[in-house]
Amino acid sequence: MSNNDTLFARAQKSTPGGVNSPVRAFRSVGGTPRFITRAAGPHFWDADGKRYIDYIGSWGPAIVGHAHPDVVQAVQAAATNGLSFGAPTEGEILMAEEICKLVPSIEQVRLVSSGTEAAMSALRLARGATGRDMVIKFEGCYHGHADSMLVKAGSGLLTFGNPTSSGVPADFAKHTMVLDYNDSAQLEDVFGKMGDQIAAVIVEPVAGNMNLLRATPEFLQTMRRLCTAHGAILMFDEVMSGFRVALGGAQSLYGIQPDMTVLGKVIGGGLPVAAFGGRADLMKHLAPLGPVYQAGTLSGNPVAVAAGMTTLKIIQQPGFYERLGVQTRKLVDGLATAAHEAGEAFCADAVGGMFGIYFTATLPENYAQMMACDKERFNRFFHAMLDAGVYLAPSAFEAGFVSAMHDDAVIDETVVAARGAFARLNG
Ligand code: HOZ
Repeated sequence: MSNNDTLFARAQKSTPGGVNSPVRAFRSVGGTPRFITRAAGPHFWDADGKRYIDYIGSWGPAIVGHAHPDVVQAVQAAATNGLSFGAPTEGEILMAEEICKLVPSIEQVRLVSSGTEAAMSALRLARGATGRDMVIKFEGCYHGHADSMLVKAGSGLLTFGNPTSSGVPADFAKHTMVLDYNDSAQLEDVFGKMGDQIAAVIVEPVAGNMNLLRATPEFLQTMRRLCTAHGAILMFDEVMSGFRVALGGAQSLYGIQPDMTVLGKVIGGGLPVAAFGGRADLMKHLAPLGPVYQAGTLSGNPVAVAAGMTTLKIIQQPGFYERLGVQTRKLVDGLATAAHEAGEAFCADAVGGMFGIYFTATLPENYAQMMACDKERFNRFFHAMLDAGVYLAPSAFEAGFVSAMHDDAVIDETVVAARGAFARLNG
């Protein structure tokens, strides 16, 4: 029995499923999760001492590589001065100023501790500011696990959503309508019928929770126009894409200003920081200025803010995103070439430092096409890569992440591993 097996058996006695977040349990791909002991740059090591090239990067935050010396040093220095005060610090001001500078649609921002908390609070604010209850989301987009977001489409276009999780009352889900991603006509239709009831439209402009899926520019432009015309709030969930697909997030790539933005992952540099922000006239509805309540003991935690601020400084170094984009593109092109040489129906896409691989012949454009990808083939590929020391996301429907430390040698090693893995699929 490997150390990973032993730890997994033990973990399952004290923790449901043996993990603290479901996808880590490898249920989708099968097998034993790897228990990680340490990480550095583009690698991490498991409890058996095996080294992996890591393509999840803590699901996004590790954009500068694991245990970057500047980030570690900033964390150590901050910790020396105290771990948490429950009172304001100058570091929080600096971080808010930095976020507002880098994402100009954000005039004011509030720091919280997780993407779920940020999206949940932003939606409450949108409802409070508009006095409306209904929120539109899109199938396949994930906005954390707040009750009103664990919802799937109802049976017809104008029916409200149904809970996707046990424990979510239907009465909560009824305020969420779930539409199809990249379907502008459907959005037009719904706004035409009930635009004056819609508080907000929330969307991942580059989706990362149904694998990587790009919104079409036209879809986002339609959304912007409809929200403006009907007084609804356009909310971009950039927890994944923020500071990941570009320094200014997906909104800078598409040239569209949302009214509010939800952030997380990279802004914490590996520690728990998330944020929501946007137009100052909306943010003024938030307590203590306004009637929309939100609070948190660890919000703006000084150690987490130190990690986040240092990361935000590193990613502003000249050429950072150019290099990250080149390396990520090199990875997906190398994987696609290896797949095609093996006669595999496979394609791949990348935006900045985020990528998707798909076991299908053409790039998926919506949720249904994504779900039609060959999941079983992905699972076998995943395990062949894992055996070869490459850790991909343990699900066919999660995006992958590259860091600034994934240099040519690391990408080449990955592509060599992929050649072997594709050969195994056909063997
Ligand atoms: N929410 C992540 C998947 N999109 C998983 C987070 C984790 O397991 O750490």
